[in-house]
Amino acid sequence: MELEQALRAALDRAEFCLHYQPIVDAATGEVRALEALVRWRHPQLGLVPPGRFIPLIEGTDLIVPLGAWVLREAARQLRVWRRERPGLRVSVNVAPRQLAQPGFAEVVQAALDEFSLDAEALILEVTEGAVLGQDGEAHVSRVAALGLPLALDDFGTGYSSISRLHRLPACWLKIDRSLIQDQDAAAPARSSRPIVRALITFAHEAGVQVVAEGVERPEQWRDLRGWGCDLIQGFVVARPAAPDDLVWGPWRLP
Ligand code: G
Ligand code: G
Ligand code: MN
Ligand code: NA
Repeated sequence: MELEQALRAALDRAEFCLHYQPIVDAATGEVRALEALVRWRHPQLGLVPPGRFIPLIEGTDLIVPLGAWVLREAARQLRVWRRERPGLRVSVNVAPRQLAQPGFAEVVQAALDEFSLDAEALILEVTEGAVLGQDGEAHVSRVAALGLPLALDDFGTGYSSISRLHRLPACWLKIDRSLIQDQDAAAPARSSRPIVRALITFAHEAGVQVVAEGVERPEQWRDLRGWGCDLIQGFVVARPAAPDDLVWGPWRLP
């Protein structure tokens, strides 16, 4: 496969880089964590966003070495940031195939050890798809048993079953941006507000913190804060940016 070869070569040539998007405390606007989002610095095409190549390589074994690079690079960067910001964390997206690799937990542990980070430093974002089924649950449990924090990503898009939530050892529930954006649907019957509020209540009863993704407008932030949502991520705060271009806040609700 041509693309696969190109990506393999790109990995050898170190053409990937990570951008980061702040995840802030909904009440105080302070940065608590950053989500690492991979980009491909293509010699001809320029900066290629993950949506253009991740879905393709998630189906191949190439996601394993790329995923390992992402984990190590995120750990390296976090080590640098932690000199100034002790409690800061970085969340990393993990593909189902990566999670299913027998040596996955060791790869995470090696990245943490190399940069003297505690087990809580990196949060592993997994989608519902990755944890569906017996195997998925077993993989997730294995990783969680080692004390590595998990976030359920894109919650509300797949075959989300709220009844499974209490069985998953997640520290974060990330409500998908489609649900956040439907909060202000014109017709009340089409609004996702009751669902978002219920998810927050439910997650809290299960001891899980809630991250709202794709928050674009101050009114959405204000509502979410009023409902007790813990963390906010989205353009209302900041777009993903290279480490040198990051703005650190704190952000205030206008
Ligand atoms: O930035 P953009 O909207 O193009 O991101 C598309 C998708 O790529 C997102 O769903 C995000 O989770 C995924 N993604 C970004 N970085 C990584 C990564 O390092 N590994 C994996 N597996 N997925 C990633
Ligand atoms: O699936 P995942 O949550 O990992 O994907 C994150 C993606 O969502 C990133 O590509 C990021 O650029 C994008 N994103 C982040 N905040 C917003 C937002 O407020 N609005 C929209 N439309 N996309 C966002
Ligand atoms: Mn994510
Ligand atoms: Na997401």
